[in-house]
Amino acid sequence: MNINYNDKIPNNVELAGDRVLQRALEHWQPQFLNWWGEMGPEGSHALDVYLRTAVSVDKAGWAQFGYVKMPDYRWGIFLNPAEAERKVGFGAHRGEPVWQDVPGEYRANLRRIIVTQGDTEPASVEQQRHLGLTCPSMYDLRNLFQVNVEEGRHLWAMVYLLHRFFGRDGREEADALLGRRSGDADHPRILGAFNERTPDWLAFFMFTFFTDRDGKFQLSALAESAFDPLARTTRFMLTEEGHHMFVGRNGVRRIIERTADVMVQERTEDPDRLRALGVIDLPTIQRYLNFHSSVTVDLFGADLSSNAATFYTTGLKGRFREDHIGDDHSLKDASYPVLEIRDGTLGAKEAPALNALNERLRDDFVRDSISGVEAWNSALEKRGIGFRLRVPHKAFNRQIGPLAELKVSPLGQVISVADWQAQVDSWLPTDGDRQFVQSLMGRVVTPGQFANWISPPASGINGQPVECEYVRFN
Ligand code: BYC
Ligand code: FE
Ligand code: FE
Repeated sequence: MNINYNDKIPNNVELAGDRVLQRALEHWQPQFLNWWGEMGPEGSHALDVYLRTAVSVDKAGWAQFGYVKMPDYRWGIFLNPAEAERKVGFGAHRGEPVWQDVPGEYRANLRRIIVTQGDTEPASVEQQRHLGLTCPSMYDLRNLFQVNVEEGRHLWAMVYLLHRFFGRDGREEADALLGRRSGDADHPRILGAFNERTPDWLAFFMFTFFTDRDGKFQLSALAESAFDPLARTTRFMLTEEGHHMFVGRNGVRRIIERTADVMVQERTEDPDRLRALGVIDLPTIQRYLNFHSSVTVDLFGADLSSNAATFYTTGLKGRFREDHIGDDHSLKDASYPVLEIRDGTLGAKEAPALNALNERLRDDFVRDSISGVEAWNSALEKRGIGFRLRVPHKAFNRQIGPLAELKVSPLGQVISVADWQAQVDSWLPTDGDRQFVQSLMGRVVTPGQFANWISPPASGINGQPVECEYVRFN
């Protein structure tokens, strides 16, 4: 099989000049396309989709827009430009030059981080593969597909590192990334949230709001890595991640706006009445929010983690905006508050900061989520509606870490199992909620038309009108 690398795989890593890497990718690329054919968006392969494709890392013009069939999408490999004289910013190697290759002693840990990151990318495509069949508009269908192809490119970014720097085990890991399946009983994806279902568009928008935001924070921590190729590739991934979170933020906002408009028109807050009018009541939106927030908060790992301490001290993974933090960047003597239960309530206790790095990144994430949800609330406020959405307490509905042993309400009260069971249906989506939301999901693919439960966006993609035919069915 012959590939013209500069055409087929746009890249700035001189792929054409690296025979070993080419051979590895020649083996992997057809497997990737098979995986896309089998697990990529259902029924999408013949459609012409108005997509952006990353073609360089030039800030002013890194992407091209145009119609492509997704199996022909040019999944490229781009690293942000190298910074001359870049130095390690934290841990035991602080001040030393960054590494262009993998130090033998850190190989296993780096591989594990890269594999964990890489695993999430195809997982999300698998989770979202049926959504195209029930899209609320062509505009939204195109945004779903854009997110999907870019998650595919993020997989390429990690596979490049595995093939280029990890030899045979890297190739085996790259193959295994295409072997696991989201939600599969025998070969699940690595992290919990990536084995959940994304069955409807409210779930999709919440996923891109919360879970792609985990992407933002994890990628930002990896963007500090002393392993320079990892830092440079994750920095470029972050430019795409912005759009994924935009899809979630605006998608949920448009649902809220539509519901709020109907509430005002019909002068009702009654969820049953609103459901009968074909829009999603705010308490149901809150329950979806609670679910996606809590499964995403789990993605940060245990509150105290010796892995996290090792990753930091050895220079593999830093903190969010490491260079904006005014401390010693070694954290040997520092402490950080984590939650513990005392006299039946949650309180803070100081823990060694190095071990609490997962918790710190989780707190950064929660703060960012809260400010995003405030923007949704202002859409309610503007319409004179008193209801407010809230991000649940970080201890709510946990499955990972010591908090998993407790039952905690969305407001952070520790409660009994009986109280939890009595109230959980008002906190997390019930089967009935999911069935109702599912019942609204019919496919709308007439350009410029939108399902009844969601408002149109304020503007289209890349200067195109909202009613553009973003997906051509031919
Ligand atoms: N589910 O010591 P701990 C994205 C495991 S999202 C299942 O706290 P550590 C994207 C853990 O592996 C960004 N298992 O772990 C978004 C460990 O297992 P072992 C993804 C979990 O290593 C949307 C054990 O529990 N990137 O890009 O400190 C669409 C003890 O835990 C979970 C990354 O995550 C879980 N939630 O922290 C598309 C960055 N949490 O060793 C894409 C890379 C923990 O006992 N990954 N465990 O077998 C990491 O940095 C770390 O692996 C984690 C875990 C922060 C995830
Ligand atoms: Fe991604
Ligand atoms: Fe993403």
